[in-house]
Amino acid sequence: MSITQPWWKEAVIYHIYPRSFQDTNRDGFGDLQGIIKRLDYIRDLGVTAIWMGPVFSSPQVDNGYDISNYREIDPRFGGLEDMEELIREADARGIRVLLDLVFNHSSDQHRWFQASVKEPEGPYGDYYIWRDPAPGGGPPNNWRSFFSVPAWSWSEERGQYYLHLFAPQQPDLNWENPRVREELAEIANFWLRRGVSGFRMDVINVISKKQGLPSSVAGEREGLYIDGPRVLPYLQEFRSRLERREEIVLVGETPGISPETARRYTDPKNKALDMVLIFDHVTLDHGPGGRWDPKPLEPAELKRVVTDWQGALAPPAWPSIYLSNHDQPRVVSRYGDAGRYRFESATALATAFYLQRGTPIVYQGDEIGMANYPLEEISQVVDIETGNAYRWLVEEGLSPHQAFERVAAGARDHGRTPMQWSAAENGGFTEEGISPWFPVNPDHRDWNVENQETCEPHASTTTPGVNHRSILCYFRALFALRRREEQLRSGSFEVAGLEEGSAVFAFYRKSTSTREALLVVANLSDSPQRWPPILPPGELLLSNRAIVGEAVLETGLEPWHALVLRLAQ
Ligand code: ISL
Ligand code: CA
Repeated sequence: MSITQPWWKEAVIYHIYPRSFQDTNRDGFGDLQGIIKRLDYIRDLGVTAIWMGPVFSSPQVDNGYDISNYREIDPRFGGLEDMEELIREADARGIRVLLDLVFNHSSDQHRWFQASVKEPEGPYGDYYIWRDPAPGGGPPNNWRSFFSVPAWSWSEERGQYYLHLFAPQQPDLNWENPRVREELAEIANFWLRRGVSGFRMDVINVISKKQGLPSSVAGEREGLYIDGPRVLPYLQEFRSRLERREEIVLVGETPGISPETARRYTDPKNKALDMVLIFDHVTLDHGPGGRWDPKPLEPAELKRVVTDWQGALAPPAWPSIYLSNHDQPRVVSRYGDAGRYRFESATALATAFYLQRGTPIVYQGDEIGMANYPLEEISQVVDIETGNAYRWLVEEGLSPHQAFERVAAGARDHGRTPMQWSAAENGGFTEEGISPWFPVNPDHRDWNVENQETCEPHASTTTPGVNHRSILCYFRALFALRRREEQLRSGSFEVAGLEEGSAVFAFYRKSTSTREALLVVANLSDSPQRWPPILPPGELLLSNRAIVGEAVLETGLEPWHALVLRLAQ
């Protein structure tokens, strides 16, 4: 008996970074027709919804997260008719479309901001956060942006400072203004009327700033502009204004969020968000100085954080599960082994994460083991956040070489290289002879869709669906298993044998209606692990290593070995 739950709890979401997915008009830039062209590939992965990064009109200062018109498609990606065709073609394949709404800030080229600068007393004068200089002159407070620059910029024309928690070209919208809130809800309805099934909402937990905008005393941001006082009421009002609000999904991106705040924003009784994108597992390799002061990552820490959050978002909450995205390094480079054990580590991490309780969000390219780009110098970096961090580190006194070393591992460019469709010159992302907006990773000759597409089971394994070296085949088998096994979609999550320090991550998924239990086990290290001395008897449903007979199960787990067992009753 399968539990009926909303479509977005059953879903597997595929996160597309449109500018790097597929170019079809030879400009070296991904476009909507490129996504349409690849919908069969997306469907065959076992995906039932796509989340696309922003494709609205934008000067592209922050790769589209600086929007100058929320109702227009940026000509680089196509037009409104291409978006309507994409929604239709996706729907024909049982795939829903989620758009990325960037509502904390607009572009400084948006007509609202242009009017706000020119006519402080006009209808848009209060659409942004303007303040006079502090009494002694200078910015109104000491806030710093997420992009390593002060959070205030001076407008000579208006004679005031305006707030931007990101780049100066991304002025924060003033959510205190009821007309701003009405306009934003209307934009969402414009897209809902065109058939989208929901939204990923960019940095939605920074839309409420503490009254009076007081300076930060000890560098804290929480309460000042992270999870400020009116985020929840603003979200409740926003959702109450949405058409089709019962059938859509709202996924909030919430940097720095705490478990209790995540529960509050997603509690079904609060009618605000349905899921949040958390950050504690993607900050584990941040040293004392944060993202640009990296430190090694411990698998046991990864297990602990993930287990804590599964507990924090136990029913009635519902987790989202992601391993990387366009802001993060590639998962196989960051948590796995992009060298010797690329197949094993990419598939072990996918097993250990995407079979947890929650909705899996797969970032484009992770399904074929795409890895970090071999950056050698800062001139290769395109990303504004990474470039600003480099310049700030040099201003702080680091040598250019030291500053580059600090930003190279965490550069956001790693997750933005073009999708690797084939071994051809530009990886099949764009035609040979065309210069893509960012170079294709040279490893595309070995790691691409084309050489992973054949999925006959490997002769030497009795394991279903595993064709060695094809991460793509394994992902397909993994999501097919999730679709087949009700416990993986709606069952409980219980950690199994979480010895501190062990690199083995194991958990049960138990049906809430029958007594059936699945056991998921993954060795998140490159050394053999014994856990436990012998695995319990059960039916092997999936494994990323050839299993001949039961031998391997008695000697423990090979490096990066992952498997799923249906336990005997
Ligand atoms: O991860 C981060 C915190 O260090 C940042 O890379 C990122 O800016 C933050 O997660 C918020 O990300 C979102 O908003 C930004 C945009 O640059 C990111 O691409 C987007 O995902 C501003 O719109
Ligand atoms: Ca193009």
